[in-house]
Amino acid sequence: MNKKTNWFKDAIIYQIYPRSFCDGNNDGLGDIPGIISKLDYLKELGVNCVWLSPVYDSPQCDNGYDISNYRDIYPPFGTLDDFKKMLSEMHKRGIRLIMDLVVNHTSSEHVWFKSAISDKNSPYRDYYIIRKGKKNGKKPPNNWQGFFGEGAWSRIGDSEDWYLRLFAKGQPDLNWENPKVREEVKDILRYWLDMGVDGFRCDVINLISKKQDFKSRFPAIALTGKDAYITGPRLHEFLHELNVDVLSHYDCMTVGETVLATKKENILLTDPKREELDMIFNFSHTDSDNFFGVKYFYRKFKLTRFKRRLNNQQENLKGRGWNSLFIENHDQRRSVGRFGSVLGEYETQSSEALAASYFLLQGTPFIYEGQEIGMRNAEFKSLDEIDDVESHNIAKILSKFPFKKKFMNLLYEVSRDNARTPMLWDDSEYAGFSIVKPWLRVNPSKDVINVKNALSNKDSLFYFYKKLIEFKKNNKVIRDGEFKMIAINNPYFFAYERTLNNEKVVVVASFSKKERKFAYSNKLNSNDIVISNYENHGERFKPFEVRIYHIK
Ligand code: ISL
Repeated sequence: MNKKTNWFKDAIIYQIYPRSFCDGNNDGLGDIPGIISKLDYLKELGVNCVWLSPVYDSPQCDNGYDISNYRDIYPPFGTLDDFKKMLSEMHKRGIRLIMDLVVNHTSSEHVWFKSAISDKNSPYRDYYIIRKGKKNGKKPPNNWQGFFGEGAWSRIGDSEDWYLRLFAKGQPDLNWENPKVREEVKDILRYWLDMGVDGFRCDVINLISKKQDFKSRFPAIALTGKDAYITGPRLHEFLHELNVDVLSHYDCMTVGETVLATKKENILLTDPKREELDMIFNFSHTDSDNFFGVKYFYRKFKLTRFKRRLNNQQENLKGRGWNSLFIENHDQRRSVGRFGSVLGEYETQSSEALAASYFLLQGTPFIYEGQEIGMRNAEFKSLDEIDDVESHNIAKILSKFPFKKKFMNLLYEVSRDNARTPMLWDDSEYAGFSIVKPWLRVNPSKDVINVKNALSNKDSLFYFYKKLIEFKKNNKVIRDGEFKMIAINNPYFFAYERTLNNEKVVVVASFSKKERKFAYSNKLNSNDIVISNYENHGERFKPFEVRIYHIK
């Protein structure tokens, strides 16, 4: 019998990046005891689920997205006992836990991979995608490109053979064609689910099936070969198999990170009847300020494009699948000063306008650590301040280009490490994250932007998020109501309705520094406003004013 209920539809999920959240043992790196010490803070915010980025044992070439042991914890983060304690402390507080499941690839330090490359007859050889290179093994088997700016193959020593790795060299892709690999993955799922974990965020899950031709693609442009490895031919079959054999036996949920998936694929992946995933992350709106989904191809932000993309996501899954709602994660730069919000004057109000714009759409909202206090980008000034493997790979490529300086400045602005600086708990030297120098620099804004200040100011962004969370929890119209975008071509306002029978919620957020009228709101009664970031509501909206009307 299928044991899955739909609790994910009521979830409000907070993402923790363990390295950067709280350092419990003062070694400069966040850890599980640190997380435990902050659970009351999450309870105060009101979230009821945590997505934990990887804490498994790992050599950390990509901060844990390279797993060397799926059944243990990276020692600097703590022990399995610490993990179990964290899980039970979360459950005591009504907070569920979803783990990051990274099974498109393992670490090159995983015993499977070590055996696979050291012995051609190893039973683990076929766990990976290993092919003979061209030109007597001196050149890669084809011209595919990976996600971190490099070719997708690495040579095994000085042999003729190469292994596929769509990310860093230390992240060999698993061969999902091999049924033994799929059984291993199922066992890993069961291991954590039996321990009481509530579900998984499935890393780059739409890359697990690859077209088996392994031929070069022409013309060779960004992400060459992507037609072979993005939403490959057996993806749906593999996901269905995991669901039927494991997931459906537990009351758990899944959210898939699906990179560059099409509208049609997104429907197939989330259609409950097909039993694949509960939801997916669609990046079309976070990519609205770049070309081709590549953040280095920067494009000026336009509110109307952002609205259209979110509207497309909502319309696409209407009555068919479930959306995930987010504006930040550990791979994205911070949303402050992005997506129409501004730094400096009106910083808080504009972050509130952005928060209201995404949080009450149809779907399950996510908050990334620090987003709720308006943490800003890191303002990196040199590559030495950056740790991320992706940024370093790109920097290597950029060093060969003219205009290097201009490109490097862009790299500092979009580097994933902008989201990974230590959480700002207070204004002490290391921001209450640690008492020793952290692994990544502390954001210089810590004197003003920190949790302590946020909690002591009733008008802070934190309390605005808290209100949105409370409102969503208490009103089924936000979960079940029909979505409709209002005035989609208006360049200054983000507005939408959610309707359930005779009940209606209308969200109107101004994205203008000037006072402006919004014709639609003339029809509404200001007595129905339940959440706002200003006290008095005139005919004109004040800069970045939000009004949420609840009409019953
Ligand atoms: O961050 C990106 C580009 O800057 C994305 O292309 C990202 O690599 C992609 O969304 C996949 O991300 C996930 O898998 C990666 C890991 O590095 C990311 O942190 C993770 O979110 C490989 O496991």
